[in-house]
Amino acid sequence: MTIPVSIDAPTWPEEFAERYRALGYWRGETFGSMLHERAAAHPDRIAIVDGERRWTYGELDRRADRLANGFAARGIAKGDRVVVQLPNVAEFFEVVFALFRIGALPVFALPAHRETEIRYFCEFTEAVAYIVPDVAAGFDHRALATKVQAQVPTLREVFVVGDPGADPAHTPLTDVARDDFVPYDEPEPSDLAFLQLSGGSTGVPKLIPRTHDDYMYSLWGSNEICAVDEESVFLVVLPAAHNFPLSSPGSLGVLYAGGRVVLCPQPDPETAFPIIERERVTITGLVPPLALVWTDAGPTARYDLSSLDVLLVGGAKFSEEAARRVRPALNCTLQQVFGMAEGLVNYTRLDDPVETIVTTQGRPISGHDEVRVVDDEDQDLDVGETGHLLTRGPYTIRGYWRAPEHNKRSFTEDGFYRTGDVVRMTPTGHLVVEGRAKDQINRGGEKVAPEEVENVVLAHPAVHDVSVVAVPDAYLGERTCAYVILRADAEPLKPVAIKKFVRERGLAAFKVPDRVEFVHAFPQTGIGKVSKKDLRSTAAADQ
Ligand code: AMP
Ligand code: DBH
Repeated sequence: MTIPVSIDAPTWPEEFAERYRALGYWRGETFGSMLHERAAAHPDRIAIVDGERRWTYGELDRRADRLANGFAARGIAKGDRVVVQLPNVAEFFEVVFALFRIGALPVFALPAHRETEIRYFCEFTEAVAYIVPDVAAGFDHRALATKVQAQVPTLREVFVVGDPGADPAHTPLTDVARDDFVPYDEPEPSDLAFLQLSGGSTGVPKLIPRTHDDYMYSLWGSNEICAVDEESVFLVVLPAAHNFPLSSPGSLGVLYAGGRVVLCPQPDPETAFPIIERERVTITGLVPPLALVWTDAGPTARYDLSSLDVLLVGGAKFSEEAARRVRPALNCTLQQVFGMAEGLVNYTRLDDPVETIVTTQGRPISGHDEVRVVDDEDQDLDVGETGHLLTRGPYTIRGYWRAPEHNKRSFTEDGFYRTGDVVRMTPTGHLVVEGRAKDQINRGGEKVAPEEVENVVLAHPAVHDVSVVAVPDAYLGERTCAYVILRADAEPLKPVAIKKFVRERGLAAFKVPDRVEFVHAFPQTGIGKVSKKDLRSTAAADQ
């Protein structure tokens, strides 16, 4: 029996689903069947490169099958949630395709997430399993898994890529795979494929339910726009599980096209450039701060980067000045991408005039992406006017997973997603990101929800109140600043004490406030709310 998506989140009304199928956008494929087909068509072509390891499509397909059997044998079934927290390693793909095949839903945690986030993902999704590396970037994920498993009763299994360590409850991933077929209930194209994370603007990250049908459309739609085909070699520089390197056009887009995915363990030029030379990488994606580092390093690089055709830059606003530097420094075409894990993805086109490429964040993938730019009363604005971006379309969700109250605020009654972005549309239909209305900080593409950090700081015994705001930053675009009011009876604290507290509470490092300022009161708005606008101006002026 197919579990309707709508149990956990609103989905597309039938008339829209029919339209997207009739238009040929939703092709009725699943990730499991897609990989089978590619492996049958070209078994010996290389799919994944991770250091010295090279997996063909045939091998990736066999590995995913064997792991699917193993997961099924352990009782993991269609609809079950599995938190996947892996760095850029080949096993990431083996794991996610195995889960796709049995219809279990990967929940895409980032390697930077720590106890607070992971526990929340496991608890909220009632995850049955958590898949981790042994040690990544100096952090022992097994110890975190032991802690989380003790707190979350649904979490039956922890699978470790690499050395499973001392906890007898942890199973090495290599012990899971098995050759004998274990029957399982396969997903339908309209079923959920996974839960992606939203950068969020509330106290807890929201989960984004994506279906096989809708996500796959965003992949092949992206491939057409980014000229991805079987000759493409895509370098995964950003964390593999993030929506941008996963799907715009990303590793999954490139696998869809029959191309080659190369994993980069670190994003710095010293690591990435030799890999580009060795593997003849043709396309990759970066957030703006990294793009700045790469363009600085490009002209004097000792490596041959001539294979690189396209550099995608997105996740945060790329300044025009920096955008102009890309071609001279790296001798490739810049493609700006303004996307969101909720759906809508905009690209500048490869043949757009240079002025469009450097001054806009692109236009939507699909002719059926509906884009509205509205004022505060949801009234449509004219082309060229700046306002709130609302969107609806064949790969944009109609609601977050198990969040009915939040959905009432984040979606209009007729199903448009309120992106929280403030944009302007040019006469050619390209969007320019002018700002943001949501309470979110974009730290060089890493999104921080101030409320989530505030909730953690508030737990400090000496803290009376806190407000976290963005401070402009030349490199990251924005950094975070926490304004803290201490309790009247509290001893004075140093900023580092607050930072340490946040880190020890188990939040991802990128959410630890970059700056902490102690104040006696917050500026207030006319009706007595904390004026984040005034705090932001103070923070910017005090730099
Ligand atoms: P998320 O919803 O966490 O996937 O984050 C998506 C958000 O990142 C968008 O709504 C924008 O605020 C921001 N973003 C992504 N790409 C760009 C870009 N090229 N320029 C400006 N902001 C961007
Ligand atoms: O920031 C993002 O979430 C993002 C950026 C570029 C994204 O999800 C995408 C492309 O698909």
